[in-house]
Amino acid sequence: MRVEVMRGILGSNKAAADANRKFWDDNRILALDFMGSPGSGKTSVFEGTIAELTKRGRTLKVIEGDVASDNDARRIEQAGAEAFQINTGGACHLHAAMVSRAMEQLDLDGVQIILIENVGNLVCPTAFLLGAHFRILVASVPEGDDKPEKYPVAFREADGIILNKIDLLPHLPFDAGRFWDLCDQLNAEAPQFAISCTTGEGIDTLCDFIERHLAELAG
Ligand SMILES: Nc1nc2c(ncn2[C@@H]2O[C@H](COP(=O)(O)OP(=O)(O)O)[C@@H](O)[C@H]2O)c(=O)[nH]1
Ligand SMILES: [Mg+2]
Repeated sequence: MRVEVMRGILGSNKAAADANRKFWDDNRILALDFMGSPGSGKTSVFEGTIAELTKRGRTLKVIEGDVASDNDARRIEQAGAEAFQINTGGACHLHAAMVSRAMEQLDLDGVQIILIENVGNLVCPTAFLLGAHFRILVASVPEGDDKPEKYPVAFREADGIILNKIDLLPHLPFDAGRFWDLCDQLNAEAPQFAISCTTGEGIDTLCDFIERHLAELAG
């Protein structure tokens, strides 16, 4: 009985995710879904990415997912992009239908890129696709270098892996070689980005990746 209910929920989410993807494809909008622990730096990565991509003449908007508060949407607006805040009211991940409703609220005229911040969690978002072209996992140095071992599904299913807060590497016992080796073992295909939102290091490489895929989508 429980299995059947879960299958039904995941099936209806998949249908909504497919509709989201079709909408984005039809409108040549590149969508990226960022997941990671609370505090790994997802909003900070968005702030840096917005600054860099806006400088490059790109137009982007943001969908923010959180259990409560509009703190992140306000940070994004301050960074210069329109943001729509979704509060899940307790749910530990976004559903594809929540994202469809958010998109109906955003003026998407001329928008090239949608960044989605999923609820901070390394487990729940993995089962609920949103239809985005890429799911990017944001890990960070203070979380420890063993996270790929402890949350293998999140790392295996990511289309890109960010290690954020590399400015803290000299101060913490984090073995970056071990971290990337574990990522390679779980998911050798996912591009890897070493970033510091504090210094800005690595943000340009992430933006190059986004622009390259935007160009592919535009055909
Ligand atoms: N040292 C350092 N701190 C960072 C970096 N990126 C984010 N932070 C800090 O980490 C905290 C959580 O960042 P936030 O972007 O809110 O994380 P989120 O919960 O994943 O969206 C904040 O205090 C940020 O200032 C970084 O690259 N280096
Ligand atoms: Mg955030």
